[in-house]
Parts: sequence; C-alpha cells; structure tokens
Amino acid sequence: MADDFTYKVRGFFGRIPLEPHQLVDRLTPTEGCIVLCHLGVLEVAKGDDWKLEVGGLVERAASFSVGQLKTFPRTEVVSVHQCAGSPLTPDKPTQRICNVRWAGVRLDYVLGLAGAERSANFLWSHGADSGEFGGLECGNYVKDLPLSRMSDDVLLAYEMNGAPLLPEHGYPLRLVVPGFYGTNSVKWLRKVELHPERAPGVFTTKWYNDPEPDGSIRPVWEIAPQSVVVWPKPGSHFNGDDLVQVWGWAWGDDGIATVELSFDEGRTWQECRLEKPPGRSWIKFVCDWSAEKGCTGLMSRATSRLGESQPPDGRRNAIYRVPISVV
Ligand SMILES: Nc1nc2c(c(=O)[nH]1)N[C@H]1C(S)=C(S)[C@@H](COP(=O)(O)O)O[C@H]1N2
Ligand SMILES: [Mo]
Repeated sequence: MADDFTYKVRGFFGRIPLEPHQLVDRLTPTEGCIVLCHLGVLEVAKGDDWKLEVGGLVERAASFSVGQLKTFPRTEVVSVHQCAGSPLTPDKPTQRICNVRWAGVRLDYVLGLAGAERSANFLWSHGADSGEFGGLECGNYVKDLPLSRMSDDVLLAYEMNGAPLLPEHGYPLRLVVPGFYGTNSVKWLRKVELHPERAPGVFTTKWYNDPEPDGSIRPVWEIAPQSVVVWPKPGSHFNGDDLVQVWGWAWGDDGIATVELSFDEGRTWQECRLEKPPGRSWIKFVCDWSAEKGCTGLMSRATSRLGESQPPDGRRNAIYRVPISVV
C-alpha cells in the first residue's frame, strides 16, 4: 500500500500527564490522558480517505474508508484506558490510567458485513506504524484478541472525548477494546483479520505475555482489578481525629465487588462505599475515616466480582500506597 502518512515522531513516544491524586475528573480531559507509542507517531493528512482492510477467515474480504465507517451506526463507550506498563518490565506496578469517552462503529457490525467464519478464534489487528523497539526491528505493530471474549462494545473508534482522535491517539482510526489493557487497542488501524491462531510478531509472542505460576503464559488482555486513592494526596498532613473523606477510583475487566482501605500497612482493612458500576467506566469508592495519630500511609485494595484481589506487590496491579502523616 502506498504510504499515505508521514512520521510526526519516530521511535518511542509517551506521556503520563496525571498522577493518581490529579485524576479528579470522572472523564479524563484529553490533555490529561496517557499516550504510549512504541514505534512513533503518525501524521495522516486525509483521515476520511484512510482505508481499513477486513480479511482472513471472512466470506468477503472488504475495505472501508474512514469516511464510509462514519456513515455506519455510531456507538459511544465510556471506558477505562490503562497502559499495562513497559513490556520490558512487565511486573512493575503502574498507574498509567484514564477514563475516556470513545465513539466509532462496532467492530462486530463491520465483521458482519464481511461475513466472519466460525473457524476463526482470534482477531489480528495491524497498525500502520513500524520500526524499532527494545533493540529489535519489530515490523508493524500487530496485536490479537480472542474472539470468545469479544463483546459488542469493541469499537473501530474515530473520536475520543467528543473530538477526532489526535495523531498520538491513533488518528484517523483505532481499535478500542473496553476492559482490555491499552496495548490491545491498536492505533492507526490498517487491517483487521480473523485467524484460527494467535498472531505472530514481537508484540504478541515476545512481549505482553505474563508468566503464570504453573509455567504457562497469559497474554496481557483483560485488565486485572486495580484501584487508586485520589484523596488524600501523597504528603498530606492531618491531626488525630480529623474527619477525612477518602476517595478514589477502581476498575477491572470482571467488574469490582469491593474496595477496602488499610490505614495500618495492611494489617486491617475497612470496606468502602461503592457507586453502582456504570458500564466500562471506573467506579468511585468513598470511605469516612477518623485520622489516627501515627498513621504514615494508606492503601486501597480492589476485589473483582470473580474474587480476584490486588496483590501486595510483584504485579502490575499491585496495591498503591499513599504516604501521609497524622500528628
Ligand atoms: N499502532 C499502535 N497502537 C498502539 C500502540 C503502538 O505503539 N502502536 N501502543 C499501545 C499501547 S502499549 C497503549 S497503552 C495504547 C495507548 O493509547 P494512547 O496513546 O491513545 O493512550 O495504545 C496501544 N496501541
Ligand atoms: Mo501500554
């Protein structure tokens, strides 16, 4: 395919504008959203002419321009958008997180037009960006998804927070997989294909696979339960018996059943009030606390509806601790 883009930036480009205590808005403004590009940032001049190919195990391979996709039924989804962290340090906890309103056309609608075949198990998604990362020549950015998990809220998105995608967020077209880590939401989306097996390439074989205790590997797909405290912020000072309303956000692919807080380094835990889960958005937790003299930090721990809790350390969703002081 003839190149219809240039590189605005070549090589790795990232931005983590907000610390957890700055995530005060339910919907993160675009300038506060994380940015993560392994290979570069593309600049596309004529977004509506950008072509998406649909192929692999389909009855009719097809190609749609973004202009055409915009004439199909439009769907909006508010969802947590989280970077799983560097694939070179996969067990390092990260708080690269935001909550975004996406708009686009449902992927299953477009796959339906092409006639998806039953023998397919995986969707491969190809970005137009290519280059070097981690000392390797990577080819294009290619990811995959299990079709069994593909819910109807997976989008071919052309808008973020009510405006066309910015170049660094994948203008003019990206995949958005609500509930999955950001790495799966391929930007500058050029091609989606159905296949019986997982996709080859460094981003699906070498990186983004976590080792499991039994020696198997687990692709970095579903977002594990996680939470951050927004208030109080790190370094806050209180007096003993001050009444503090602690609050923050919790999220995870399986939904959140409980969030607990500990003010004594994890010895005891106190359950928070949770708002009703609104779809794929993060949910707010709140807890009234009478500050205890000598407390030096607080921690939040989310548990999913399937009973999985945040671990103390060693994984990307490890418990986040906020240092404070109470005198
Ligand atoms: N084509 C392409 N898509 C990509 C990436 C990339 O490097 N190239 N990075 C992924 C990663 S690791 C993350 S966390 C999200 C970040 O999306 P954002 O920059 O819009 O926040 O994009 C994903 N999609
Ligand atoms: Mo990421």
